[in-house]
Amino acid sequence: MTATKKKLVELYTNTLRIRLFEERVWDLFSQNLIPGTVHLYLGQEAVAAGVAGALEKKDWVQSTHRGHGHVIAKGADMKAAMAELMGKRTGSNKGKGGSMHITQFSAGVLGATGVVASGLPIAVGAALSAKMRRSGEIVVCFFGDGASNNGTFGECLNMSSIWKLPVIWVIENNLYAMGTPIKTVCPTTDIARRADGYCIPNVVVNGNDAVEVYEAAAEAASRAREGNGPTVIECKTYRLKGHSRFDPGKYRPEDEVKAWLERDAVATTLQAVIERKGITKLQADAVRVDVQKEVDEAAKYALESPYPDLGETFTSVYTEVR
Ligand SMILES: Cc1ncc(C[n+]2csc(CCOP(=O)(O)OP(=O)(O)O)c2C)c(N)n1
Ligand SMILES: [Mg+2]
Repeated sequence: MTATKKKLVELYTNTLRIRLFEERVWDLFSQNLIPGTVHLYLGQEAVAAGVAGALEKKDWVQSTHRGHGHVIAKGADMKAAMAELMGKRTGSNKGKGGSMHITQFSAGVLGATGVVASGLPIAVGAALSAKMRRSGEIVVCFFGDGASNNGTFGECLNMSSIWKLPVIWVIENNLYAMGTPIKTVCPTTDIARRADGYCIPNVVVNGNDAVEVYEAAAEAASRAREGNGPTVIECKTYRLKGHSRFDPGKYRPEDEVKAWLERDAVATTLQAVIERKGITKLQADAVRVDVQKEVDEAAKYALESPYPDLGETFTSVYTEVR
């Protein structure tokens, strides 16, 4: 599916929005303004931007422990996302979710989770629900190369295939699960090939090019919406930093890091958008100014927001059963 000019601008803008958001999170974390830890999406921005570009507002996204980018790409409010990371009352989860449980249900985010591969069964349930309700909604489940070695991967791909569920399985293959290189734990370089065993159409794309990701996601979205079941999209990408904010990532060979820096997601996506005449260099500069302003305002809003009161400790933690 070819991207329109408007879509091309959106793909670049969202890739950059995630990049500048995450760079600010890095800074704020360094100043001790964000508690716990954060698993930054730096380097993988084009995956979320490309996939979300193929979705509608009513569709759903299931995220991971590396979820900031997924939430922002799906259209969540950036101010509420930033406030959530700081544990503020104005956060999307009233400051009680933080980085690893950042969610904006109203934007179509089912949730983020610190339990690796636990999002896959949730996506199966959501897709089954969408199908039974004939809602026309589709579900995207993001997960990493490491998660693809968990048992839920096989179980969930199998169920989604036999039930022809409207789900897109997006593998973000950033080559590492914490410090474990994928090549030491997986016998194939293309994880997507495993989908053949479940009779699921699958494709491998450059995860650092939001346009390429979008084209694959748009095809998968049509397949799901037409009742033809799931697709597996493997996005080859690389995280720019260590696993979490506490990991300097020293286990990665210098030449490998250098090679991936040359394929940087923001630069690659911009190049792809310029080549398709979606944007000029000058327009791209203007986009950067706007995005920088949006991130500045989100950080200001979050910094100035209050923390929850002690009396709110147990509110909004469980939902009420009627
Ligand atoms: C069930 C489970 N096992 C182990 C962990 C510890 N852990 C946290 S992130 C992670 C690596 C996940 O790798 P991958 O799925 O490739 O995602 P990435 O961090 O590369 O985005 C591990 C093993 C966990 N959180 N949950
Ligand atoms: Mg990984």
